[in-house]
Amino acid sequence: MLDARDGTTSMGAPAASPNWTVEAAWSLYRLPFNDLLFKAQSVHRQNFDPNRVQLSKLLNIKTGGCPEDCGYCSQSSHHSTGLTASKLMEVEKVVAEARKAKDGGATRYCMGAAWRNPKPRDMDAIVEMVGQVKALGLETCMTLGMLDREQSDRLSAAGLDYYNHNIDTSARYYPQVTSTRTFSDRLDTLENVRQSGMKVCCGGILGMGEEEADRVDMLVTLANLTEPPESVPINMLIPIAGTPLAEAAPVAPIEFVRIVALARLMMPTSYVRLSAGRSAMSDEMQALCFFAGANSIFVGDTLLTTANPEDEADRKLFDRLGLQPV
Ligand code: SAM
Ligand code: DTB
Ligand code: SF4
Repeated sequence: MLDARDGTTSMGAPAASPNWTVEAAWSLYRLPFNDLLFKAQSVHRQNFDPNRVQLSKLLNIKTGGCPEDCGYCSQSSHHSTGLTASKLMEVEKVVAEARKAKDGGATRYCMGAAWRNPKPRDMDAIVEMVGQVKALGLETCMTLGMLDREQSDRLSAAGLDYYNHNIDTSARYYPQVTSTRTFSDRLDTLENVRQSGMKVCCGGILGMGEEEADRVDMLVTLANLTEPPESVPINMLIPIAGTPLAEAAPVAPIEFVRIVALARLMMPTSYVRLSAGRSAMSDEMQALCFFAGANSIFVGDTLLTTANPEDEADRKLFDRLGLQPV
């Protein structure tokens, strides 16, 4: 039986494709912390092995010089962050890096470019990268900015498994963060990716000065997409000197864990990725996130332009928590 209050069944399991209301999401978010985590862990166990975590590796295939003005980003040409812009990396170099990532235990390889959108002249090299990385036996993911339908069709035909395109925050707060595109531009690309048959990786950033309500609203938008994203990255802002958000107040760890738990409850079969910001988290905070239902991380000592925990630190953390890679 559906419990209208929180969008779950009387057995505690989420209803199939619930149409989430903000009120239902809030009533879960505001539960006593222990109740929220118990619920999230219970739903997690119904859908996943609770002791396995998927490992993804990121590579910045085109650094900096981006025309967009995202307030959090080191790679925007609107901010003076001291980053040196580069051209698109050569295919051979990308494939060599992917091979190393595979040897290191990653199962998904995510290639990112600091673009508003790919230019027609870039598409051949991008398609080649997808084919060669996939041939190594890795799942492929790209994040290249906005895509039109022709581009998403082409990437899908090349064998791209996932496309990452974050909504980052609520529709209400989005204009405070980026002014060079709109929230609905983001949704349009997500729709193109879906229509082309690729899996969607879409989440956001906490700690950009948004309110708790914006974080909950962001999850409501994600969970109510025609199909929820298969992968939901939850990033904690890495403050970058020279960006408008350099001095943003850090997110309270308990609030961060609550959002991870809510993502797990609202999108029970999606991978929830504990993404950027792990270097600034204690082992205990990461452990709480895994308990709340996070089951994917980025491995390797760099994300796109910032530091991530060293492999050795992650190995020790996994050992202490009894976690295994997927
Ligand atoms: N240009 C493409 C785009 O914006 O979709 C792809 C790259 S962009 C860097 C990918 C995502 O990284 C952003 O949507 C944001 O969620 C995340 N990100 C970027 N800078 C970050 C930061 N300083 N802290 C946390 N997450 C960040
Ligand atoms: C996502 O949600 N987080 C990743 C990935 N998708 C592309 C990016 C994190 C970037 C962190 C800041 C940096 O290294 O520049
Ligand atoms: Fe460009 Fe993406 Fe950074 Fe925005 S987040 S400035 S689109 S690289």
